[in-house]
Amino acid sequence: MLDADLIAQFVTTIRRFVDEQLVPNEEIVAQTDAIPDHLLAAMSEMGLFGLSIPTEYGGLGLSAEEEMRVIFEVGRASPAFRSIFATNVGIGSQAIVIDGSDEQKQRYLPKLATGEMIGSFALTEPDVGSDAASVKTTARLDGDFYVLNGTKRFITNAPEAGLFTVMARTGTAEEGEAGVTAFLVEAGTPGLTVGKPDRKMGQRGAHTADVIFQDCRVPVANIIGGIPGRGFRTAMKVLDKGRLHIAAACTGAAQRLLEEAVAYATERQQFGKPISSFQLVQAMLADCRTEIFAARAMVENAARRRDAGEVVTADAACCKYFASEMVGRVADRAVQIHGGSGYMADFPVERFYRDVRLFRIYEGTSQIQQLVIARHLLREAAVARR
Ligand code: COS
Repeated sequence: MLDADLIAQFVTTIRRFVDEQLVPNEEIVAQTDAIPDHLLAAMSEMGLFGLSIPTEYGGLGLSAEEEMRVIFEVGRASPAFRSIFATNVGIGSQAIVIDGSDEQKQRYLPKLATGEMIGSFALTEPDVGSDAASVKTTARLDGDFYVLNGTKRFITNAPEAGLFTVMARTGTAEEGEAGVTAFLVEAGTPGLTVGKPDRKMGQRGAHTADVIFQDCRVPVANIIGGIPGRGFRTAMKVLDKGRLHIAAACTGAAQRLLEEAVAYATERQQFGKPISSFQLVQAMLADCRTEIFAARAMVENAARRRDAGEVVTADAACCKYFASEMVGRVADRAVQIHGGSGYMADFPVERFYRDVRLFRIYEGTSQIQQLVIARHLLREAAVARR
């Protein structure tokens, strides 16, 4: 946790960086499918890769609430800029931060904090998506090693990653989630290969790929926290935080889309007036503003309560569900306000419209968030009835 002035200054610096460095380079990233090296260096310099990593390991040690304030800002630029450091802040480092041993923390967190090493989270498989407990990648014990076999799919930052958190089955299929173990596997380990980058609807500059394990030998010491069978719970705890982070990214993207819509509506003339003077356009702008405010308030509240030690699983799911659906509606209105121009690649709203579609799918679909929310609700109601 930083002091209030310091965090306010940091957020202002990030906002300026987004406006002056990231937004002007969005089109280059979209065309080249890569983030320019000088921007990666600047992001590392500013500490973005280590936002959530404790200070003793070289990170900024931000609280969840502080991290979300930064992500509201970064989210205003193309999602690809956030994606390259977000796995280090979230799903690619948090398993170590939350459940890792001291030795694992010391070995990996300093490199993740600077971005020298990119972390990646390998849970999803060709046949395992929403049903995360049914992981099929196997890990068979052989002396001091586990031998991993299986394929992971759609793995964010796999082509760049130096370290994978891999959920693999050390137990039987019948054991369900209790048979899943989280391993740390370094890129370059024999038997680990990364497939070609996937071709996606949007988010060019952010890469996903298959990660394939063929008799990949991983030391027993690389089990996160040292105890087998805890991998599913570790993954769920990581995703609780990840879902808040995605909700903050959605809120930032929605804010940007609204800024674009306001700028266009103010400039574009029809019937002899700017279209912003028409109440039907104003209604769309007002709906965007209202929903962004709601998402931001939800994320801030849930993050603050997580920082205070509360388990916020259901509320993180509420945030992710609401904010990702909300940014879809905002993107749709922003395109609508732009009219024909909104469908053209010359305007950022066209790219954002495609980019934000992913938010309703990854780190748990909207339907999985609904399920998590409803389960918690019904469980609490049952406890209250006793
Ligand atoms: N924190 C800590 N523990 C958790 C947890 C969390 N957020 N969520 C679940 N657990 C624990 C449960 O408490 C349960 O243990 P007990 O039986 O001791 O209570 C155990 O883990 C199994 O949980 P559950 O029974 O809820 O597991 P399910 O197989 O029913 O799956 C869902 C739950 C569907 C919510 C889970 O599989 C999920 O989130 N799926 C989506 C995965 C996803 O987001 N994929 C995106 C790709 S990763 S970027």
